[in-house]
Amino acid sequence: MRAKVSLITGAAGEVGQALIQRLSTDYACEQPTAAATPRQILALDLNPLPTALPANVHQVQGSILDTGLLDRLVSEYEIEEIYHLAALLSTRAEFSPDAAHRVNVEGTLALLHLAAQQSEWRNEPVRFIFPSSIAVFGLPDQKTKATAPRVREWEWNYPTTMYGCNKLYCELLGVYFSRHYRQLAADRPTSLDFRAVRFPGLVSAFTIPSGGTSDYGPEMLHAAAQRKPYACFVREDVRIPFMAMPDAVKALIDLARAPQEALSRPVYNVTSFSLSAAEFRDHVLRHFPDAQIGFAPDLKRQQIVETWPADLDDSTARRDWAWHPDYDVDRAFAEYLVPNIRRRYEVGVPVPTGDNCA
Ligand code: AKB
Repeated sequence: MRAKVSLITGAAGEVGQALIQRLSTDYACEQPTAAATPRQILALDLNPLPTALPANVHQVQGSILDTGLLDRLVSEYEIEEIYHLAALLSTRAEFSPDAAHRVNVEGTLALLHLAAQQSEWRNEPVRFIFPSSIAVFGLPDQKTKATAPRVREWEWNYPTTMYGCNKLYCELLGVYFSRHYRQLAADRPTSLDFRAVRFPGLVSAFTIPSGGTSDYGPEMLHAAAQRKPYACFVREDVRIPFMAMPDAVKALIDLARAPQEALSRPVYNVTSFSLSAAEFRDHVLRHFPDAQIGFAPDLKRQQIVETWPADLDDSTARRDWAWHPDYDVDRAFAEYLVPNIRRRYEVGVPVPTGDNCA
């Protein structure tokens, strides 16, 4: 008998590490007796996971593009749900567009095929949870950005980056696989259960992102905690939405657990708070008054964030599956980010870097 597992791709990245932690803790709390079997997690990543793993996590080092590896995984495990987090982020994808397309699109396609095949074997749809991004939006100019601050899911779907194009297309692929793929031939109502959230810039106290364009927020904060000077790569007035990592993980899990009949759409905006880069700096300065934060905008990265919305309208997620962030900006800084970051640097535990997933 194959063991039943939740597959997490990009497991060593920022969101992956936080998700594994939360899923393991949740299951430990939900199943407190020694006899109970905790949910088994299959953690797939190119890189090894940096921390000691709970007993229910099985680490597999390898690529989502390795079809031989994916075949081996389905022969050994019954995959019940997939959190597909692996991706190359927006700035990195601009430098390596072909690699980004391979990982972000071909990798997602391979996993959608795997999920469809597993659904067929199980005779029950595999849940496929996909983190999309504000990068799917592309506002044409600053005047439009200023006058269309809270963007709905279907507005301004004109991405200007390879990463944004990849994410938008993969949302559509997910919908295609869940609603149309082989339906005529197989006479089934659905082949898999695809659900996506569009994340704003994510900020973690425990990991530093790499390769993203919203990275200036977390970079500012981690630099301040280490007493290092920081030059922000976008202009002070640039405004985008952000979210603390625990809320990002909560959004993924809450969406995964929402009853299918409650969902009115496959792709949802989720957000917490919007800040200009100057306001982000001011929050950092409130907690680290000696921080040296300057601005040295990089034209390409500046142009990318200019096309992203200043804020998102996430009212549909709030209505359909009771989404709400636990951390507004003040609570995020005062209760999650600053105390944890201080503790980590003060006790000298190195903060691992990890690719963001959104
Ligand atoms: C990135 O900057 O690429 C990501 C994102 C906003 O999707 N953090």
